[in-house]
Amino acid sequence: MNEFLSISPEVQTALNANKPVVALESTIISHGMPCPQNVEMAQKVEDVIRQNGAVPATIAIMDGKLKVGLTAEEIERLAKEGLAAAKVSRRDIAFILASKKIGATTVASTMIVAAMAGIKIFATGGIGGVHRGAETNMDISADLEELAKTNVAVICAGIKSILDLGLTLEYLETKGVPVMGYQTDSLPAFYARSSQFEVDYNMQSPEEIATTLKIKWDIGLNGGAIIANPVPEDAAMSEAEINQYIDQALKEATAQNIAGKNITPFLLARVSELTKGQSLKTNIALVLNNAKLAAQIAVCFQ
Ligand code: PSU
Ligand code: MN
Repeated sequence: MNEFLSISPEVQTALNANKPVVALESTIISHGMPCPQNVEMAQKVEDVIRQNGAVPATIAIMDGKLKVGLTAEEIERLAKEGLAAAKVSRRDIAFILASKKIGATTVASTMIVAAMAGIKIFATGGIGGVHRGAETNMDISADLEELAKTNVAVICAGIKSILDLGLTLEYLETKGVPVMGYQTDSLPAFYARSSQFEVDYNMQSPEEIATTLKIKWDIGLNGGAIIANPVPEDAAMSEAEINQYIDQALKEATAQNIAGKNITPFLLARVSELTKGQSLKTNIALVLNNAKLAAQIAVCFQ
């Protein structure tokens, strides 16, 4: 085990006993939601995972360590740090360890650390993807490259329409990453339950997903998988409604020259303002829903 990996006693005990563990990212806490909703969300997500029979392992970088399984105090520390924490993707990990800064892990870096710890199932809200206009701005999230090579399954609410859904699916196909819908043929679009695109496979149960993942890795097909779980009906927003706000936020981002790692947090915050908080409520509901499914898959995966 590498000297930078620091696994909490609870998570280590579960891993040693081959009990189900679900990894959680931390950029969603620091950059994805405002304080104090982010602390509440992070703690509720852990509760949901426990209620469904698995042990939660929130991942972040603190004090020069890759931490797997944050304490409540550490979650609060990160939540309060907010945008002052570094948003850490693959390229940033070594620098944040060396400088002992506080780093919030994205989907890409959470997958890396989860794999180091031996955790295969990871729940989040949304993944990064191919941004609209990628044919000129080249903005393609490192999350997709990580999904191409790291053996961790990511349970999310599909692909957010701040991204180009069609291009993201094409990229994933090229890289051999399966996109499994949970009880849906249509690719969920994060705030909305469906989109004009189709998933690769409509999976009916956590067992079916766990079995497929096991076979994939047992036969040596390296790389991740996406399990796209539609947001619960009572929290969903209509595609037309949300798209109008997303279009406006994208225009503002262009006008203000916001790009690179700042674009996703900017768009999430702006869409939340424009929807008067509705999108934040939707975001929290879908994360909890994903945590539940992830725990169920982790239980079947044992
Ligand atoms: N989508 C969300 N909330 C988030 C993110 C994405 O709805 O918090 C975060 C995740 O950590 C994801 C990252 O890995 O943004 C992607 O950022 P980028 O597009 O800069 O790669
Ligand atoms: Mn990007």
